[in-house]
Amino acid sequence: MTGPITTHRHGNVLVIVSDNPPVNALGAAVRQGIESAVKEGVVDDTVHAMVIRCDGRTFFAGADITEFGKPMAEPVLPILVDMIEAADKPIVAAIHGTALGGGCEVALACHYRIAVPSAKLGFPEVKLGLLPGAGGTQRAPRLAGVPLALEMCAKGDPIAAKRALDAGLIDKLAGEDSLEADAITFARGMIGKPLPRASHKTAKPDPQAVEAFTKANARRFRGFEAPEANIACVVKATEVPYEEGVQFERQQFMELMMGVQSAAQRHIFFAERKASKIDGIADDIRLRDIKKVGVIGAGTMGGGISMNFLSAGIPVTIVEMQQEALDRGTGIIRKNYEATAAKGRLTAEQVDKAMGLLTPTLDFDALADCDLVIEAVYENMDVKKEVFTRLDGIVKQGAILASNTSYLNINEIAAVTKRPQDVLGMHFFSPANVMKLLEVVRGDKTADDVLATVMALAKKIRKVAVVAGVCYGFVGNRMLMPRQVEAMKLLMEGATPEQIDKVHVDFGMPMGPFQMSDLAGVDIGWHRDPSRIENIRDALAAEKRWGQKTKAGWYDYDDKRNPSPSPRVAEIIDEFRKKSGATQHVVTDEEIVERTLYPMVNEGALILAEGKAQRASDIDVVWIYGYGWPVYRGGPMFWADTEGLKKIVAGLEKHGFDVAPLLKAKAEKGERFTA
Ligand code: T1G
Repeated sequence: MTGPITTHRHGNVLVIVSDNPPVNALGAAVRQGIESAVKEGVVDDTVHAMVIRCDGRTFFAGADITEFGKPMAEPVLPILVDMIEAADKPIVAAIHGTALGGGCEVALACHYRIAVPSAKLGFPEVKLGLLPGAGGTQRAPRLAGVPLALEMCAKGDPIAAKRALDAGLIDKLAGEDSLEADAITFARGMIGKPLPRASHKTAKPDPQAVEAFTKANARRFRGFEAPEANIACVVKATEVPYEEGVQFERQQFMELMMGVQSAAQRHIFFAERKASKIDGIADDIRLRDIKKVGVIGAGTMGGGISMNFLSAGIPVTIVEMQQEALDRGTGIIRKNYEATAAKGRLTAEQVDKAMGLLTPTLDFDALADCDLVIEAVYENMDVKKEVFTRLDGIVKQGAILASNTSYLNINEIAAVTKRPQDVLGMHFFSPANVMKLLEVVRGDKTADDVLATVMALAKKIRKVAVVAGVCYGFVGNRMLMPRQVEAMKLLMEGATPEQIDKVHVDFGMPMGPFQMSDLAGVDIGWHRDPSRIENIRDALAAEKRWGQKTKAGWYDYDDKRNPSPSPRVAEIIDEFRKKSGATQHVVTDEEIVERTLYPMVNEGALILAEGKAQRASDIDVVWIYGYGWPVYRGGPMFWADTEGLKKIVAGLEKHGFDVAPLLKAKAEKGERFTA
């Protein structure tokens, strides 16, 4: 046999092996190879059992997503899995790594499953806006019951092998280093026994579980189409025979596959992986070793940033000016870890191990032997320059010096050092130990190996890193500004904070501009002079309406931080409307979308044209992982493509915006920003 599938015999057991790097995706050649190998095993009288396993880092990690949207070569996966299950000789799936999606479906179609303890099984299709389309929604509830099937299919997170064993999804755990041998022994033991077929089992209805699950996840599933379809398929499995159930599953699958949401989520799947690639730098460039990290500032950002490295097992030296600030900062780090442990997501040993890697100090010189130093001090250029001047004099040559600035010019900061090639921006998002996005800001003189080192390091600390060029606000905040500016103008012309926020929440954002301002703090960047009132924000800040933290901002807040429209804010807005002389008109929701979201796309086009982002899909990744843009809309640039660039240009021109030349050109040529 040639191609990714090979077979070898162990006496009367035929072992079918897939070797299709990087993740044994079930592409056409793999499916065809498995089909002919199983057929060979079925007709060969000397074969009494079969084992299916994979070489490389994982069992089949699913259908080959790059084949979606193209004509599918035979055998399609649903046919292949039914053929495997129909075989009249025991077939054992031997699982290591992650048996995901179609890979998990192949396993469930086998008569038996054996897995190493470190293996995981899952149905991540819902994260691609899909559902298991090869019998997974029908076999899983028959083997493991409705509650677990709901969780696996509608949430999409993999489960550990041990839990799969306890739930009846797999039959046995193998030795971590003896998977094939254990699988062959197991298969041999099943020869001549009645063959269990998952599709022949019944799935017991559990309406209470369905209702409880749907209720408990209503907020999480808001706006998504796929979770509901997954739930419907699992319920169908309890109502009709397998053959009818897979018909229903297929129909639901095709509807989702043809939909915009799945296209958007698949776009983000590949965009996220592409973002880690740096144009013009070889993948095998030599990276610098990062064994010890320094963090300057133990405030909210400094503490969160440090936790990322501590959790990855990298020692951190954190520096502060005053003991009280240092103690407060390290105290918050421990409290955050203990809170995670209290939720059962960390053990006390893991908390102590992480805290054991932290060295708090008031001594700046303690940073001398760090491989990377990240500055997270007050957002002021003079303060940043002073810090980098000191770092330049103290830290060893070859170390990387990074600033966590959200807006400021990295080139200007680098210029105060004698080693601008070792300087770049690492813009974390608050809370830095939670938010996945990291904007890696490439300075004009940043060395290739410095950039590549930080991009690779980002993966180690579980961040999604995106390269951004030096400009005010980099990618994310730069696109946020026109939105905020327009939101304020719309207030002057007749809209209310509630109306504007509702449009954004209905669009799928976690919150609107005004709710976001209340969360971050209305007083951020405020000049702190209550007598100087130049705009609405000054007026709010002067009245200590600083947002959720003072239980009053653009909204009033109750003890549970639930927002309610504020009559006082309505008064203030009215006063400024009168002062501004702005023409009042009835502001529609459509106008709010055109004037707050379209300008973001326009700014994205400017960023691309200036080369401040490598590709449009990077911009989408920034907004998905940094600002909560709904993943089922694929990010601002993908969304613009689905809206139609001509419509975006027309909307911008209608409201008097200067349309970015790149956007105009693409609209005229009928081109898209994203593939
Ligand atoms: N198809 C095609 N390419 C894939 C792929 C897949 N399923 N999975 C990964 N890749 C590529 C990926 O783009 C990257 O490429 C490289 O492999 C390494 O991936 C009918 C319809 C397995 C946990 O959703 O979650 O089955 O960037 O960087 O961090 O019911 O990949 O190097 O060029 O992510 O170690 C369901 C998707 C499909 C699993 C490994 N399966 N993959 O993570 O590596 S739908 C999934 C993952 C389906 C059926 C339905 C992860 C991973 P490149 P990586 P990793």
